[in-house]
Amino acid sequence: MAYELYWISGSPNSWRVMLAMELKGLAYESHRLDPGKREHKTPEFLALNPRGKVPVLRDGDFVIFESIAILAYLEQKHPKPALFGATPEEAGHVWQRTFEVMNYARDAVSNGVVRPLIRGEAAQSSESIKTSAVEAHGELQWVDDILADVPYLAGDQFSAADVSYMPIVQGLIRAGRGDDAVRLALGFDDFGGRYANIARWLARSTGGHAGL
Ligand SMILES: N[C@@H](CCC(=O)N[C@@H](CS)C(=O)NCC(=O)O)C(=O)O
Repeated sequence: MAYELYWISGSPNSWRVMLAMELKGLAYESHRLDPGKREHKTPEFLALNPRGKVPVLRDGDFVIFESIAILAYLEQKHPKPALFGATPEEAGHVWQRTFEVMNYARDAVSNGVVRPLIRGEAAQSSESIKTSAVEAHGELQWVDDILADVPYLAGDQFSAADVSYMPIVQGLIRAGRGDDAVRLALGFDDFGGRYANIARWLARSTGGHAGL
């Protein structure tokens, strides 16, 4: 088996790469690291990624990290099904949406809301979580409005932009239903009711297995 993937359970960045590999039908040897044992900070792992972060993909002697870079690498090696469009215009649009997702939606949703909630920081960080939640709702509305007009984030085809967004929104759906999120009245518990176009996109993209 050529590919080896290093990942941590619950890591949305790892899940992004797993989704792409699944879509492209690529097998890999799985290396699940235990963050509790700091397996992502061992000298052996830091030799692969000096930042000590997952995902990391190894392809023989070639090692690559950063989830979106891994997607781009896999696309070059396995162009079908295409995740970065077929024409220059499509590729540009997919990259634009992917960067929008990673630079804006991820910051507000994953970093500002999901991460502190799953780390159990609701009590000490309630004000910053509430502030981020307002921003996150703005980013969700942006996606919901896009999906009112087209089936996928970059248009008619499922693309890297969708792969990039899915772990972000799934993390929010899970954390947003939790007791802490409900107690802080963050407004994510009726996700499907509030963001119906995103809910439909999730159902469309996952064959109805999105868990909404
Ligand atoms: N920009 C990187 C982010 C990687 C990242 O932050 N990974 C997290 C897991 S989702 C991690 O390894 N955290 C462990 C740590 O920072 O110690 C990517 O897209 O791959």
